[in-house]
Amino acid sequence: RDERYNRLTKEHVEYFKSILPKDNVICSLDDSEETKKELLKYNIDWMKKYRGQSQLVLLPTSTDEVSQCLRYCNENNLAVVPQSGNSGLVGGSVPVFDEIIISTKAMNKIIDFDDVSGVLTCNAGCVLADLEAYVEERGFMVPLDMGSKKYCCIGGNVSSNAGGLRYLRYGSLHSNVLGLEVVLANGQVIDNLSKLRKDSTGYDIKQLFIGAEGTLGIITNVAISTPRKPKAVNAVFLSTDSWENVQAIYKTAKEHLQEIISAFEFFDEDAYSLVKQHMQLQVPLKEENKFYVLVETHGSNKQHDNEKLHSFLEAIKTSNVAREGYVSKDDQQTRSFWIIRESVPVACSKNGAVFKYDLSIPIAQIYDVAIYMRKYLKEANVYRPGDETSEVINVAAYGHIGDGNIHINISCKSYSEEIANLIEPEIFYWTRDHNGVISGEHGLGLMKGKYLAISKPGSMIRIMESIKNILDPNYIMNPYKYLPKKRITRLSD
Ligand code: FAD
Ligand code: 2HG
Ligand code: ZN
Repeated sequence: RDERYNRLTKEHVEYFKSILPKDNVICSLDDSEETKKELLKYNIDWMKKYRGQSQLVLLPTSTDEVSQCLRYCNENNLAVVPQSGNSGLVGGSVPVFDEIIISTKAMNKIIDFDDVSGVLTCNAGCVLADLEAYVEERGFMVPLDMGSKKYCCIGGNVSSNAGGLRYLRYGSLHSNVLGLEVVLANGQVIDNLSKLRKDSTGYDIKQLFIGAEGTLGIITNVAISTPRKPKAVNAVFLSTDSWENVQAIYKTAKEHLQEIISAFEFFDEDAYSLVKQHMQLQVPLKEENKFYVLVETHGSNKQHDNEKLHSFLEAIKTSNVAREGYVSKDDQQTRSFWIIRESVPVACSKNGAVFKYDLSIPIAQIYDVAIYMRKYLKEANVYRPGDETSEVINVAAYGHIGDGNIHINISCKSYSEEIANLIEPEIFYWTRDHNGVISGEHGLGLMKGKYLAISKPGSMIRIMESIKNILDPNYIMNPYKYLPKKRITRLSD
């Protein structure tokens, strides 16, 4: 713990109680077992890998309350962790020590929806699935979709620069977020809640907060562009026996489905074996295979899309690159295909512990990382498939192939430093040596901050540090993460 930060006192808590509604200050200084239990939900992450010991959670209900909380923390040297749905996978959303948690979950109102431009403006604490339901009723869709949608919030999505399942079609939050309102560490409110698609007037300051993981300020409101809900949706579930075939299917999909392709996802046999073992799902397959691919299209004309789909399937048949293939008959079946893919990260967590990697690598080499890690862990004698005493149980690979983003999930019975130190930084160096970066969409958090220099040159890190110094000179925002003092330096620097 960095002793420059003050420890929480009763006087601090009294101040927060004076500015926030009574139920929105959860504090365990009074030693009540019930509040300790309640606080645990905020102190521990989704993977149960990271656990802090915060004694205080604040749930402000307005931008002004966030501003008052931060101003006080800044003046009193109290470290802060912003939190939304707490579904982050890099240990960024929970405290490392006793930082105060400021959750935006009580700020969950939709402010405005413009059905001409499709711009949705809402509080940062709105749950992604709720936003999806809201715009869907009006004929639109949120451009971001992911397995955690029922609990993650838009402020957390923006702060982690989340990618998700339809990035291939709808693009990144750097392009879909049009405006943000942010409260800086000193309580100053930055009103950049623009609803304009184009703006060439000066530096685009809001971009700094997209992917800043709560290190520069707290996002309080978001304006996001939402596309029209597709009138025609098709999904195809394929299996195949080689990585070369997965790539061939991808090329064929891009060629034949071009403007209507909305997702191209894959998972391998190791990932599928965990889904089979832990999830009770109906899978439309006669035989098992090495790779599974989910292709989806979004369009506005069913007949046109069906014709394109037909030519895609014909090309797949002719080139004989798939072993089995199923086309969804209706929305319900499309959803059932997606559930299989979305349940992979959940299945990977069921053995007790899972080390998750989220790598962005050129598509041609992307699967080599899975092959390499299996070999590496076998040679280290910690991965012994078939042996019940093996420390590593499974090395699953899956992800967003269309975006060049792979997830490697290494399942173990329990978390151990030994396994962590064996995998890291090895997997990150392998990624760098194959022209990739150590995070495609989950971010740095506590897990990868110290490895940032593997993916970014010193010159860029120094600019990041300068920005941090300007916006949060007392370093109260999400300390120990993202840009920590101790870093593994890049070999070439
Ligand atoms: P949190 O976990 O609460 O916070 C994430 C980070 O943002 C933290 O550093 C936190 O301090 C900061 N933060 C939170 N709110 C604010 C705010 N208002 N202002 C400033 N900083 C803030 N991620 C993907 O990219 N793609 C996926 O497909 C995907 N699928 C997932 C599936 C599952 C089953 C799970 C468990 C996670 C998945 N994730 C995925 C990871 C995670 O859901 C995303 O990172 C999500 O965007 C986090 O949102 P959250 O509201 O839970 O944020
Ligand atoms: C996904 O693509 C998510 O399903 C989660 O990004 C990945 O848990 C993971 O490693
Ligand atoms: Zn993902």
